[in-house]
Amino acid sequence: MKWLRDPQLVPIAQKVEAGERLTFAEGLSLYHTRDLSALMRLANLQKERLHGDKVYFVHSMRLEFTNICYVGCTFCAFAARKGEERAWDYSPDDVVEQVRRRYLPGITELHMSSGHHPNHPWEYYPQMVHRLREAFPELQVKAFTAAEIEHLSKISKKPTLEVLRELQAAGLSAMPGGGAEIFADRVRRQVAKNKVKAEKWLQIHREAHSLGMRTNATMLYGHIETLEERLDHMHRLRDLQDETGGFHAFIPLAFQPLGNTLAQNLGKTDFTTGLDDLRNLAVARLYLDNFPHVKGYWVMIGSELTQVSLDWGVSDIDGTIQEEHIAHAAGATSPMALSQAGMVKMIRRAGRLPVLRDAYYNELEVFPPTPAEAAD
Ligand code: V47
Repeated sequence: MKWLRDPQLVPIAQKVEAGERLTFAEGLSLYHTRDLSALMRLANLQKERLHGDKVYFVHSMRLEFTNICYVGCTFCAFAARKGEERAWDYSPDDVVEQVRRRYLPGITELHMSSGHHPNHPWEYYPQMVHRLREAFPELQVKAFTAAEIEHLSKISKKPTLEVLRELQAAGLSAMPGGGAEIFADRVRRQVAKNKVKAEKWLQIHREAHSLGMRTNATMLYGHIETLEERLDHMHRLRDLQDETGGFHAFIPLAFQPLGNTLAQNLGKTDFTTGLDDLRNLAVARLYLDNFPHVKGYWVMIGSELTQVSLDWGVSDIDGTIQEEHIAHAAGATSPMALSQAGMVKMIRRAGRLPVLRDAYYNELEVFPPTPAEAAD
């Protein structure tokens, strides 16, 4: 292993090559190493062992049915109060109409996560899912973060398991991974004091998995958390995945620092650096050995870095999206949408094999290199 410059990485590299699990201390060594090319190489080894050259993406649509929210997370620039000019709030019929307006042939996934609206009755939510499935039977609805599910449990006075069961019966296909932020109490108290607690977030995903529903997990990084707290977050996810196997993907969300109180109060108006984004993805790929995918989220780290991330452990780059508001409200400079052809090109130009998937990760189409590219 002549390519290793950091002696601390030698036993870790041996474990990765042997497919053995890393300890917490080893995870931290990966975060702290300055031998970034070795980190990249190890993460890529793990990614290629799982997926070869394949990189997955989905033809998708994003919809936030309301931005009205009473929770007050300090990192959020998306939420509005009722009555504010920039607030919106769709009825189930409006949601169907919005989807119809933005629909493009071939879209398979509708990803919806929104504010915690103070007044909508419980029935609004299953009705919305039901109407959507009625109008677009082919569309897989991936919606409601664990934080939203807890909110629905409160307004309906039903246990979270029952809320999930009824949404699934209405047609919910999968759950997105939002609302996880950072599990560590010290951070959570400062960034998401009124939101679902870490244990409850994990419990809701455990329950969704028990119903056969697959979910994702996110981690919001690049604000006030330490590297130990990032790894602790991943550790808790790894434990749950050992128990249920129900997670599809882990998605690090790079803090977007504009227009939110966390940035204003701490003067933390810098975006995360490209190197931090890459090492974070690589550590995740190596530490979360039981997660099928680590996602590079182009909306928050940009398309160019997402392309680079395909050498750093990333096997999924989310989707075409159509319109995104949460990251863009907080300063994201990426486009609002990508075309399917654009995503294929992005993956191919990085020397990888694009695979169109659906929300369940069924492979729909593989895009081998064109003859011109193959001859290049
Ligand atoms: O829950 C809010 C985060 C999440 C900011 O499951 C912010 O496939 C950074 O969950 N800077 C919503 N992050 C997005 C989300 C997601 C994204 C992509 C794929 C998937 C998936 C899920 O965005 C929120 C919150 O954690 N967020 N504000 C901000 N200023």
